[in-house]
Formats: sequence, structure tokens, C-alpha cells
Amino acid sequence: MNSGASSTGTRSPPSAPAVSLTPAELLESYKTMVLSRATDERCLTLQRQGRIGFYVPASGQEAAQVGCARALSGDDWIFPAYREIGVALARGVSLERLFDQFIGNSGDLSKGRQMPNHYGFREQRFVTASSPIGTQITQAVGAAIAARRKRDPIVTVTFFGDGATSSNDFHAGLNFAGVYRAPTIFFCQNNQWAISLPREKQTRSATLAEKAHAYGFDGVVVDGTDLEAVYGAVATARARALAGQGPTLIEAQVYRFGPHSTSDDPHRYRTDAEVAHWKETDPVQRLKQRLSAAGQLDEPRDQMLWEAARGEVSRALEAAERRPPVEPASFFDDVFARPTPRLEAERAEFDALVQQGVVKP
Ligand SMILES: Cc1ncc(C[n+]2csc(CCOP(=O)(O)OP(=O)(O)O)c2C)c(N)n1
Repeated sequence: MNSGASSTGTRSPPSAPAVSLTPAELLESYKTMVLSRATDERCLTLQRQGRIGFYVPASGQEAAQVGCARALSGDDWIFPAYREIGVALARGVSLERLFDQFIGNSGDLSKGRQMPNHYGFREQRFVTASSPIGTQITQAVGAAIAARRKRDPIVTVTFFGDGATSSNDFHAGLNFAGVYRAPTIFFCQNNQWAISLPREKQTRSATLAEKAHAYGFDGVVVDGTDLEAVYGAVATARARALAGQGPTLIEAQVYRFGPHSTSDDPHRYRTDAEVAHWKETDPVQRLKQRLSAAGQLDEPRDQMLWEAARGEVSRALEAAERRPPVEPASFFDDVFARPTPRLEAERAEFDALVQQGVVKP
């Protein structure tokens, strides 16, 4: 079985996929990737207009994210960084809930208390996004060990970037996972940049995947622009983890097409030529060509898919913008299981201010 993954550190050549997705699954994956890309494009505009506060785009990383998510069970737990919108969509998170979170309105599951783009969805087993680099890595290992103790036949998957492989938590997490053979998949999206720091200045290791060897388990490099190669690598890692053969570090080689976040200006540190080079293997285009060659997609159908995706984004946004803001008094909730007398007094004081019209609900 050839997963398209190699441990040489070079991008794996286009090869026969290890595990074939059915034609219907390939088309479904493509739709999710298009939806992810359409959401990115719209959100960058919305942030400029001040309609959302902050956004972290995933353009260029869709095949890695959707390919990985497709190889998992709905019972597996996801421990993301902050760039995993493709994973969230592939897990079935609704765009409307995502926009509720970006806006921080009354439909936001985190009640407007998180920074925009730091979403979490219990139903989809998608833990709230981590901004402090690498902290989700140790959490994923702990959760995997706990699940095994409970005899839950699941794996945990943690997502992080090339920069995170220099964080303390990366090393602590991998060491624990190696020692305890935790059923965890470490899914590193090496998008070549940690904000303005290029991959070559991050580490002298030839590949990021080989860092796993120091902790006594497998590390594989996979072409993260190839949906089926990613799917194969993750499916293999998952089967190994469930069979008690321990964790795997997967380095999916990708490229971040957009800015690091809406706060970034990538023109300060990288060239247009570099971006153009990587766009030659745009994962969305790549899968489109694959589907077209198989007779499953043509230009008119593709146009329809893009229009449908953009329409879905618009409808979700409009619904979220119509939803009322978070009830201000709700910030007294969830602080303690049983509110303290002091908190009750503060709430009463706040209610009085609302009654007097000093604070508008
Ligand atoms: C502990 C910590 N240090 C620094 C930062 C600032 N910071 C935010 S994102 C980032 C780069 C992370 O790069 P990488 O891990 O490659 O992930 P990517 O953003 O490329 O997906 C840094 C340094 C942070 N959030 N947390």
C-alpha cells in the first residue's frame, strides 16, 4: 500500500492513492474545500469592513484539513490550533454557528467570550481553538490516554503548524505520547511560515516529521496538497493507533496562500514569485483536475458549486448578522456553579443600571 507519504523530507511525487475515496466522497470533499475557500475569501473582506473582528485563513491548506478529517471517526476528538476551518466544516459544523462566533452574538456557543475565530464545537468533538502555540498538543495526548483507560475506541488528533514544533508543549506532548503509546495523531501542517519566520530558520532538522523518531515513533511526510495522499496517511496512522501501535507524527507539506491572519501583511516578508510557485499546486485546483479527468466535474458544474458555496456563506452571514447581541447580564453566568453572594450583589447592581437606562441591554 502506497500512502503517498515518504520520510525523506521531499514532497512526495503524485502517486497512486493508498486508500481510494469513492467518487462520491471525492466530490463531497471537493465541495467542502470550495466552501472553506469561499468562507476565507468572504471573511477577509468582512474583517476589512469591520463586520467581523479577526479571522485566520486556511487557503492552500484545504486538502490537508479535509483529507485528514475524512479519515477520522465522528467519535475522535479534534484539538485544533486556530487555522482549522476546513476541519470544522468537514466535521459538519454549520457556517451559521461559525459566523455567530465571529460576531460574538447570542447564537455563539461561547457566548461572545472568546476572541473571534477561537471557536469550539462539543457536538463535533472539536475543542476550542488554541492561540497560545502548542498548548493543544499536550491536551490531545492526555485525552487520548484517558480515552484508552476508559476503553473508548477512539483517537485524538491535534493540529499545529511548523512553528509549533519549536514549542515546549510539542516536545512534552510527543515524549508522553511515545512513552505511553498514546493513540494520538500529531498533524503538523507545515505551511512554510510561522508568521514571518520561514521554515528554514525554524529548525535545522531536515524534516519536521523526523522529530518523532527521537520520541520512538513514526513520522511521515505527506504532500498536503493531495487530498487522497493525506487521507491515506491519516487512515494508516489511525489504524495503527487503535491497534495499540502508538502515535504518528504526520507532516503535511502545504503553503499558506493568504496572510497569517487579518492582522498580518505577508508582502513584508515573502515574494509574489514564491506564492505563485506554490499556487501551481493549489489543492482546490488539483482536486478539480482530478475530478474533471474522471468525468465527475465540468466547468458549468464547477461554477454551480462555487455559486452554491458563496450563497451558503452569504445566507449564514446574513442570519448571524440578524441575530441579537449577547445578553449583557449573561456575563454573570458560568462563573461559579453556585453564584457567590458578592456576584449576586453585582448582578443586582447591574440590573439596576439597566433599569435606569445607564446600561443598554
Ligand atoms: C506561546 C506563543 N508564542 C507566540 C505566539 C504568537 N504567534 C501566534 S501565531 C505564531 C506562529 C505560529 O506558526 P505555526 O506554528 O507555523 O502555525 P501557522 O500560524 O503557520 O499555522 C506565533 C509565533 C503565540 N500565539 N503563542
